[in-house]
Amino acid sequence: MQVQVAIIGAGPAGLLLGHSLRQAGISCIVIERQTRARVEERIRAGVLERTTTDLMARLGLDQRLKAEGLLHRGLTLVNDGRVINVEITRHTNRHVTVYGQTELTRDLINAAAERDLPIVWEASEVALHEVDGAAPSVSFCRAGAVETVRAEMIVGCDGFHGVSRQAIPASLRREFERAYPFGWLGVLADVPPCHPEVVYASHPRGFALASMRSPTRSRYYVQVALDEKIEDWPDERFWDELKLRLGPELAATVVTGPSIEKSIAPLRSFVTEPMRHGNLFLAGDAAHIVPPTGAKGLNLAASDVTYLAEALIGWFNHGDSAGINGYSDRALDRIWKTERFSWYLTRLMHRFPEDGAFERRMQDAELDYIARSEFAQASIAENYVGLPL
Ligand code: RFL
Ligand code: PHB
Repeated sequence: MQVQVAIIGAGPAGLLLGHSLRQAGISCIVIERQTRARVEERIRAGVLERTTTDLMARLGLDQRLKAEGLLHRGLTLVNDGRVINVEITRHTNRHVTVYGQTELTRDLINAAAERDLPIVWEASEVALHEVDGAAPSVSFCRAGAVETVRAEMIVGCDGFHGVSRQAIPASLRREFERAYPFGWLGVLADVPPCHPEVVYASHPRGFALASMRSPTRSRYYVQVALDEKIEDWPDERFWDELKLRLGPELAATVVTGPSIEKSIAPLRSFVTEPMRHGNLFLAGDAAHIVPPTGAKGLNLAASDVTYLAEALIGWFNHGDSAGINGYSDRALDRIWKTERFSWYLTRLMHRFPEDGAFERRMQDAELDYIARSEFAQASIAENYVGLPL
C-alpha cells in the first residue's frame, strides 16, 4: 500500500490530522495498536480550548460538540475552603467548552469511513523504516500477517508510550522531563456536578478537582501518593476525601453516587526536541506531556495538528517546504508556554512531600495575590482559554 502520509496512533492527534489531510485531498492511513472499543472508552480530558473547537468546526464535525458541549465562562480556585472566581470571559472575551475526549474521539472515528480515512485497528509490532531516507515505510502485524505501508511522510501520533519518538536517533534528540511525586485518582459518576464551573482546590490534605461531562455526569479527582492502590479507595472514602478538600461551601453541593470509572494517573511534564527528523513528524503526547492541572494535553495535540496540517498541505498541494521546515520550532514555541502554565498551576495547587514551611507560605501568598489581583486573574484566564496560535 502507498499513501502520502502514514499516521501512527488513533488518539485525538492522529484522528484530527487524518481528517484535516483528507479534507485537503491528501491520501493517508491511521495505524492503531488498540481495538476500536478500547480507544473509544478511554476516559480522559474534558475541557476544550477554542483552538480545538475551531478545528472541529473547520472539519465540519462539530454538530454534536455544539449541541452537547457546555460553555464555561469562568473557573474556580479554592484555597483551604476559600473560593476564588476567575472570570474567563470578562478577561479574554472567550470561553472554554466542556466536552469529553471520549465524545470527540467517537465523532472523529464515526466520520472516518464516510470521509475516506482508513483506520487499521489492532496493528501490533508497528515499526518505522527509513524515516530519513528516500523510501520511508511503516510495517505492522495484523491478524498474524505482516503488512507494509509506503508513505512520503510519517507522523507519530502514538502518545507518550509509542514507538515513533524512538525513531529519531537518541544523539539528535533532547528530552526534558519532570515527574511529580504524586498522581490523580479520578472518578466518573452519574450525579449532577457540584458547581457550574471547573474547580481546582488546594487543601492541607492535597489537591482536588471538580469537573463534569454533562449536567448529569460528574468527573472528580483527588491528589494521591504514587503508591496508592485503587482497591484502597472504595467510593465512600473517595467522596469523604473529596468533600473535605473542596471545603464546606462546595462540599454542601456534592451529590454522591456509585462510580462508573475509577483510575489513577501519574503526573509528568515532558518535552522532546526537535519534533521532526527527515520525513518523520511528531504531534501530541508522542512529543510532550503536561500534568493535567491546566487541561492542556488534548488542546496541545490539536494545536500541533493545526500547524502540521497546514505545513503538510503546503508541501503536498503547493510544493511549499516553509511549513514543514518551520513546524518543529513553531509548535515548540507554543508547547513550552503551555508547559509553563501547566507546571505553574500544578506547583501552585498541590501538596509536595518535599515542601517545607517556606514553600507552603509561598503557595498561600500566591493564591491570596490571585484572589485580590485582577491582573493575576487575567493572566490565568488568558492561559486557560489557550494562547493564540
Ligand atoms: P493519545 O490519546 O495517547 O493517543 C495515542 C494513540 O496511539 C496509540 N498507540 C499506538 N498505535 C500504534 N502503534 C503503537 N506502537 C502505539 N502506541 C500507542 C494509542 O493506543 C493511542 O490510541 O495521544 P494524543 O492523540 O496525542 O492525545 C493526547 C491526549 O489524549 C492527552 O493529552 C489528554 O488526554 C491529556 N488530558 C487532558 N487534556 C486536555 O486537554 N484537557 C483535559 O482536561 C485533560 N485531562 C488528560 C486529562 C489526561 C489524563 N490522563 C489519564 C493522562 C485527564 C487525565 C486523567
Ligand atoms: C476533566 O474534566 O477531566 C478535567 C478538567 C480539568 C482539568 C483536568 C481534567 O484540568
